[in-house]
Amino acid sequence: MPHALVRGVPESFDRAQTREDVRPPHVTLARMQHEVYCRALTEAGYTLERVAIDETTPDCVFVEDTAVIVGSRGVITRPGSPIRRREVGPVADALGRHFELGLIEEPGTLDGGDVMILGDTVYVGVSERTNASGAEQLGAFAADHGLGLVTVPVSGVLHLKSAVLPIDEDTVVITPGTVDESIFAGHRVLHEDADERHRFSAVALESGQILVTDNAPQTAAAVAALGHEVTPLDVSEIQVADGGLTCMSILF
Ligand code: CIR
Repeated sequence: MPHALVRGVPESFDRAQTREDVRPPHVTLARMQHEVYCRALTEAGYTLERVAIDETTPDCVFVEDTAVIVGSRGVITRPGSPIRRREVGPVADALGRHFELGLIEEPGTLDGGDVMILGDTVYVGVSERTNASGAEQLGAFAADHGLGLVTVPVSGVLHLKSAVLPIDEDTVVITPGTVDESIFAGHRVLHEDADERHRFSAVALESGQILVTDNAPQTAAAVAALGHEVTPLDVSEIQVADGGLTCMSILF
């Protein structure tokens, strides 16, 4: 049975970090949206593992950034935002029950939102949060598992997965102008609809179902046209805090 590691929305979520000067997210609504997301994972067959909320880390719901599963190893990250580094301990404890752990060490920084595995390649964004050392350290773990590493400079967005979203083994959705698209020339590339810029997010589940953000219907329709079953979810308050659908879980 597939597992989904999740962490709830703290009361302090209205102090989550944001790239732009936007309104704070609404905590109660964010909690409801997070529960709908968790229910969708359960209904798709995932066993949920809930890590306890830490009120001192307003961004702890974004559990994806704290660890990356590479083959049989759980790689615990060193988040690029110093105040998020306290989030990793409880996630490491939970993943340590399933995986041999590895660590990204200083001077490396790495956020899981910058990591995308497609086939036998690990793509890692070099971004506001992930540096070259972090990418290189992840590359060594990838090589241990026979996976290659491709670094992707990311601009104008927080993470690689704010720019490029994996849909299936062949397909990615790219937000134009955020990455060098030639890096993904071997894949089918869909573009985020211009009217939905920075709104589309998606997470592909083991069941074949793809959860998508409900405020990017044209882009979602292009994904559905490939034959995928898409399920729209409202995650407005998660998006206010620069999150999307991949960031709220670690799937394994
Ligand atoms: C942050 O700035 O770190 C959070 N407010 C958002 C993190 C989103 N993470 C992700 O999409 N993987």
